Amino acid sequence: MIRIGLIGKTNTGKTTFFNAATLLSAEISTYPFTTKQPNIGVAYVQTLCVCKEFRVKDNPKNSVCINGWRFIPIELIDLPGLIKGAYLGRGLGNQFLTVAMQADALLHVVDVSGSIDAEGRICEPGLGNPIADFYEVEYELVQWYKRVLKMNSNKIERMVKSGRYDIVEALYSTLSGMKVTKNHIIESLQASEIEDKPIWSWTEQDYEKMALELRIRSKPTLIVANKMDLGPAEENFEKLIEEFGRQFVVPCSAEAELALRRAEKSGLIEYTPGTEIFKVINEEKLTPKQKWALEYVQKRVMGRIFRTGVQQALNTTVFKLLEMSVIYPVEDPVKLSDKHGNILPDAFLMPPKSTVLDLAREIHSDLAKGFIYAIDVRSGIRLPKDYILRDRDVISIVSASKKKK
Ligand SMILES: Nc1nc2c(ncn2[C@@H]2O[C@H](COP(=O)(O)OP(=O)(O)O)[C@@H](O)[C@H]2O)c(=O)[nH]1
Ligand SMILES: [Mg+2]
Repeated sequence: MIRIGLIGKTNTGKTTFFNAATLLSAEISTYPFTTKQPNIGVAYVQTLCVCKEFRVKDNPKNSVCINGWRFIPIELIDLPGLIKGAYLGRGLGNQFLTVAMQADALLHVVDVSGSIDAEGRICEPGLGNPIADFYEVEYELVQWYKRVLKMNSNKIERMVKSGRYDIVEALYSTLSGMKVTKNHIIESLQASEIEDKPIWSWTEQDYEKMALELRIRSKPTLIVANKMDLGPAEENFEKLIEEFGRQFVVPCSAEAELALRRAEKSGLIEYTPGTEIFKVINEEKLTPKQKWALEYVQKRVMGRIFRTGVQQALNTTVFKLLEMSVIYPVEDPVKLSDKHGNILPDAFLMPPKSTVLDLAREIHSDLAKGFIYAIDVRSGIRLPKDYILRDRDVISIVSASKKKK
C-alpha cells in the first residue's frame, strides 16, 4: 500500500490532519512532543468512480464508493514534530526520520497562520514564519540523507573496490530501504556531477549536493498550508506560493475537516470528504457550540478556500506527485464483477508505466504466471502483457491458472 508521511514542526496540525483523514483519535494537544511515536492509520484518496460511466451499482470490496466517488485506501503516518538536530538524534529524531524514510511521499505541514514560534510553541498568530519553519525541517531531512551516505561510505567503497558492484548498485544496497530507486541514484549522481568521481574522493560539498538531489527525487513532497482559517494566513499563503509554486502548496484547515467528519459521523450533517458543501440535517439538533463551529467552518474555510484541503492534499500527492493511476480489475468482463458477483469490487493504485502484467502480479502471483491476455473492458479489445495501463482502465485478466479453478 502507498505510504504517505506527515512531517513538520510541532503544533502545525499534523495529528489533527491525521485524525481527520483517518478518523481515529490520537491525542491532540498544544504541548510539544505529545505524539511520542509515529501513528499509522488508513486514509483514502478520492477519484471519480467508473460506476456512473458504466451505469452500474457497484459493491466495492477493497475500497469505498460514496455518491460516485471512489475512496481508495492508503497508509498515513503521523510523525512527531521534527526539532533542530533531529538528524543527530535529538528528540528521538533517529527513529522518526527512519520511519519518514519508509514513506513514498511526504506531506509537509506548516502553520500558515504563523501561530507557532521557531520552537513550535503556540504564539500570537502572525508572529511565526512558515517559510523559515519549512526550511528548518527540510534541512533535517537532507542532513539525514547525508548522514546515511557518510555512515555507509566505507562499506560502499569496499563494495566498489571489490569489482563486483558499480557505484549505483553499491549505493542502492544502502539506500533502497529509504525508497530510493536506482534511477534516483543515477539522476542524483549526474545532477551532482560526481558520476565519474569515486566515493572515496567525494568532498563535503559532494555529499551535501548528493543528499539534496536524493531527497528531492525519492520523496515527492506537498506543502500543506494549514490553519488557513486563522487571521494572517492569506498573506503567508501568497508568500508560500511565490516561494514554492502553486502546484506544491495546498491551502488547508485540518481542524475544519475534523469537525466536519465528526459531525457527519454523528449524523448531524451530510458531507462527502473532498467536496465543497456540507448540509445540516436537522438545524434543531445542533447545540449552540456545534452551530457556531459549523458556521465558522462555512465562513472561514468553505467561504475562503472552498474545501478544507485535507482530501485535496492526499489526492494531489498520490495522483499528481506520484502520478498513480486507478485501475479496476474485474473477473467477468460482461458483469464487471468478481467471482462472487460483486460489481467493480476493487480499485488499485498503480505507479506510472505499469503494465497489465504488473497488475496481474499485484492481484496474485499465480495470475501473472498463467497470464494469457487481458481485456480492456471498455472497448472489448485484447491487450498484450506489456500494455501500459491508463487511469480508470477496467481490466479483465485471462490466465491459465484462473481457468483451472
Ligand atoms: N485554527 C486552527 N487550528 C488548528 C488547525 N489544525 C490544527 N490546529 C490546532 O493546532 C494545535 C496543534 O495541533 P496538532 O494536530 O496537535 O499539531 P502537531 O503537533 O503538528 O501534531 C491544536 O491546538 C489544534 O487544534 C486548523 O486548521 N485551524
Ligand atoms: Mg502531533
